Amino acid sequence: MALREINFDGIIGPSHNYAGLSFGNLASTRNAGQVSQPRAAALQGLDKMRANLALGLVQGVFVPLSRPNRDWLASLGTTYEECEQPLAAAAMSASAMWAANAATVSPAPDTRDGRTHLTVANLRTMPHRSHEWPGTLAQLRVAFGNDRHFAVHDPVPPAFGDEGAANHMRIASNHGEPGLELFVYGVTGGAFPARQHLQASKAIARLHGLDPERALFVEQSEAAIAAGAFHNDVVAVANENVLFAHELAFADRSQVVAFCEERLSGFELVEVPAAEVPIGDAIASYLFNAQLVTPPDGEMTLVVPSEARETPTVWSWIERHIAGNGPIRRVEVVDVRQSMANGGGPACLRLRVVADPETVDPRFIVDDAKLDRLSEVVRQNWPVEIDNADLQTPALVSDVERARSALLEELDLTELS
Ligand code: SUG
Repeated sequence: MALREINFDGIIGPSHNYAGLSFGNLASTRNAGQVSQPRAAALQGLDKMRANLALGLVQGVFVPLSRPNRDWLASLGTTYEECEQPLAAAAMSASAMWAANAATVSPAPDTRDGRTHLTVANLRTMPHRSHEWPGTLAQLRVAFGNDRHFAVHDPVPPAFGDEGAANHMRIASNHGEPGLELFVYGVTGGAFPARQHLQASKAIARLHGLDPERALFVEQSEAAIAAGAFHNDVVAVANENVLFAHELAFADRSQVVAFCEERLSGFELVEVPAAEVPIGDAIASYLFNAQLVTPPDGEMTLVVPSEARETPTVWSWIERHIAGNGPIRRVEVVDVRQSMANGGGPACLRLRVVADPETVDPRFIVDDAKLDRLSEVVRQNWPVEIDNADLQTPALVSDVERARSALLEELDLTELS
């Protein structure tokens, strides 16, 4: 069985808009009320997937969820036509595009029963994200329905906030070997909420059947959350034996280094000092919200958003590092500006699953030809612009609903309607 890293990107939904719903996510707050461009946003996302394919990576997709979420509004005793703000914006949010928050994934080599385990995230901290999980779970159960290879779990109870893979990192000498799993949780974020609870992370590690000796629970630094790192993947990312992190990412960095060094020979920390890249620049540019990947040519590659090239401290660090002897040998720049304006970079847009691609429902795996067909569906159906003041107009609602249906038809996934 050939285990590969598969990146499942959330296709950016037709209701993508800027409603300023995520307190503690600086980009979301800054861009509240801007006019969004859902069509351009989705095409940017599809181009990022093409760039992954060009590197030789296996690429998957998740489909946007049904928006407005009429079931959620019904459970609140209202309808989209009647409800007030902030319910309307929350019900219409395209936030499921950030697939790194869909679930936490433990690959088969790490788990007791030798299956890949996925726990859908409850996302309970932000109201607009708290109603994603039923739609996401339905989709995970189809994509990873082969129960000889996968176990898909319900969310942990909402008493404990869980935001999925954005707060989880796996370090392994290569994808197919047993790895170390690092779960990053927040205790306090100064003025901003800590969105990942320690008890949620511990529950997931137990449910996934991880070896307690190979799982570590790491506190995110208060300074990082307070500076706008609402998820760990805004200040750290791991791939194979490499952990790439900002100096201020963790409350106790030495605990992380000691744990990994003791258990994994060849572990490498690539740490960016605050003196070279201030944490504010790291967060504004999303240097760490990069995809850190190993393509088949073996050259470890950092896929950064264009904002990283436009931030002088960050680009100068990248150029010096790539020219040196570090493990990251190549950098690719992608344009995901529409998502970035809501605080979602290249890493937020994808969920990594280490698995044999043959065991995944093939409707969720894409090649260039399928991406071309999806781009055509987007060009024909996605709204060009959304002004927040128009979120409840009947014409927009029917455009959004029709656009999603056209996509499900194209992917032969109408069972997710
Ligand atoms: O949860 N933004 C998302 C961004 C998620 C990024 N994901 C990772 N870091 N993995 C969030 O804060 C903005 C929605 C709005 O304001 O309309 C939003 O939900």
